[in-house]
Amino acid sequence: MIKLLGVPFDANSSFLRGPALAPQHIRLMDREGSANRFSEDGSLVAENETYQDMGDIHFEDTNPERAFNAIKSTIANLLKDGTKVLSIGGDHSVSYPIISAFTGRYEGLNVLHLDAHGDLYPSFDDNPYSHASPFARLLEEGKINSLTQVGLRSLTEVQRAQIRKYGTQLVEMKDFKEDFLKDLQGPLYISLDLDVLDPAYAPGVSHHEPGGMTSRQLLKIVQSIHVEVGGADIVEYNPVRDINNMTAMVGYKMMKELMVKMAQ
Ligand SMILES: [Mn+2]
Repeated sequence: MIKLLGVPFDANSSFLRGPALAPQHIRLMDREGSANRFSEDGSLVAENETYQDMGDIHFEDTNPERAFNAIKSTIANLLKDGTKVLSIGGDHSVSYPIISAFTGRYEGLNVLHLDAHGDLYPSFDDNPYSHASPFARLLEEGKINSLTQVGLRSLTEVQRAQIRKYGTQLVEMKDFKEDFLKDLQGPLYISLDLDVLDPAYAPGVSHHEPGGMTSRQLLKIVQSIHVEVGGADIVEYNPVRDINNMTAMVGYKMMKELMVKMAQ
């Protein structure tokens, strides 16, 4: 059974707080009765059938080093019995300790990063733990086999230099094609920043970056993946910016679709 984990941590956000509130809002979509519990391929995705809800990580304070240690050790513990973990909530900084734990479980882990942003800054606002830097940290560690970044539309020269330096795969939104799907390798980890979607489809994010993908394009990507998916996260959902839980519902739907893919 897949494990669901809430990661209510947003102290590394550079602009707005709010993603710490995400887990409870996404879980609410499962209970409020507006949507059913099926994925688009007809699979039931239900608590204690498909997944076990492990609750939220409890953070003593907002110290990033202590928080990252707590995240990494929690994920590593959950992965010990061979099950898969899907995390919801948090700013994107949490993906660094999460994926770092996954590299201890999966040899040659490949990462698919869906985002409007590169999150590749060596440091941002003098914060190396920033939500603008998780993939810089991962590439420096050299423990992932490949990084494929899709949907980006805000790259700066500093970030382009990082892409050249590490030789990552890049599918900018302005050039978007689905060809990258055939080159994905397993085992795959999927890090989904909901701001990869156009703000029209997901207003509940801290950074509104126009020109993004549609919900349908994102669903098609996830549904088309043909390699083993070992884990995933859904980050950067900011309930404070949401309208009528529209983005919470996107997060919930993506949670179901990702779980179905992880269960295959
Ligand atoms: Mn982003």
